[in-house]
Amino acid sequence: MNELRIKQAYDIAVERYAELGIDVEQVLEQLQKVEISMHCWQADDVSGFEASGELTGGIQATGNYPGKARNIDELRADILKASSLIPGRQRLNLHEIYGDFGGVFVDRDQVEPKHFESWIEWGLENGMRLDFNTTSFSHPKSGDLSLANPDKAIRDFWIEHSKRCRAIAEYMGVRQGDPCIMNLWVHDGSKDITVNRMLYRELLKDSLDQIFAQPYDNMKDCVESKVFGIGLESYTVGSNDFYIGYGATRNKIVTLDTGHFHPTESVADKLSSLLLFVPEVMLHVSRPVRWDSDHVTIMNDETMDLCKEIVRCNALDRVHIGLDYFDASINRIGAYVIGTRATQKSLLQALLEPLAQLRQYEANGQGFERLALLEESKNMPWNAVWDMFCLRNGVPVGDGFIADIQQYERDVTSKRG
Ligand code: RNT
Ligand code: ZN
Repeated sequence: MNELRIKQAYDIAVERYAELGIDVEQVLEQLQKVEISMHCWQADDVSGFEASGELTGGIQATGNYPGKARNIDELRADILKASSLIPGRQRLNLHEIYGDFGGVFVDRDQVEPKHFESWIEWGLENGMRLDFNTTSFSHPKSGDLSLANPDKAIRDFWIEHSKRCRAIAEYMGVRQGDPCIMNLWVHDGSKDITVNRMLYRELLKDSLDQIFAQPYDNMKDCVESKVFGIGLESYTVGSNDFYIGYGATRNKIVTLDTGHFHPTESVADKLSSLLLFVPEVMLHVSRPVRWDSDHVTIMNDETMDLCKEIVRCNALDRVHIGLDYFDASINRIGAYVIGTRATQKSLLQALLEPLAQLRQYEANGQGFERLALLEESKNMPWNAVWDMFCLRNGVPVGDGFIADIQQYERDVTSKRG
């Protein structure tokens, strides 16, 4: 797109927003500071580099689009390619199974910071800070229950794994000079009716208390709930209620995955409640289609409502934004670019909302005026601001990234066996 045209459209947008009392330059500065944590697992359908077993734990990546990353070098190249087409700054969210194991099998209760040394170096070189995740799925000891397993040996195995992951996250945080956000999600649940709901939850609570006993300064713990997993439909040990209670009493960050609630539940609505009782919130922005299907995030009402709530709660510094989807049916680099840009576009619109005026109307009981302005803000020229954001960040404007991804597919991913 023609640069002059982008600038002209931007200037007009700046004027229009100024009429609503919004300083667009200031908004762009705010947006520039927001880091989106890209999930490493879209690049290879949550396979990792540990073994080539099947994906278990009630999650599924469906599709067989060619060109998935097969090793650490390919995965890194793909992430950097995607990142080069996304404005602003990204973090990289790693799962434990993506360690640099050098071709040797390292079991989950043996993992150490050294297995992430090359990732840390890579992150420092490429200006990408790292986040981290324990990995309870796709392992012979995963079964239906890990941290909530009545078998103490199995439970201890996963406790040890989780403790080690926290130590790795701490090490990452120290090395990158910025806290590493470590998420803990376990798949524990039951396919059929259980008559022991309390037992497993007691065990999970006890395991978590052991895992979190050691305090750290350079990593932050998050706990993630969900409704159900495939094959574990009747009961999830780590439900929403469980983790809200846990997070609120233990001062832990609660992770909200937008695919982990009942389909008509508003995840956006949860922020203002949670932020009153837990220190921070981590988001896994996803797109559930009928279930926790992990479709690519798009700029839909759900994503926009979520971003608006972050801004309306004035919580940009207390909400960590990460992505979590894995669509194996389309170009995977494209999936990263679409989802990350969609999240940023949603956030931009949230930052451009004429909140002061809207709140004034609300305080005055002017319901018609509030609704009218909410409607009119939808058609303000936010896209001209987005184009400028892309231009200033030196990334393709509009759909310009499609050609780049097609080129990378021709040159790189299509050649993978
Ligand atoms: C699963 C959770 C979890 C995973 C990743 C791979 O339902 O959303 O966050 O998607 O950890
Ligand atoms: Zn998630």
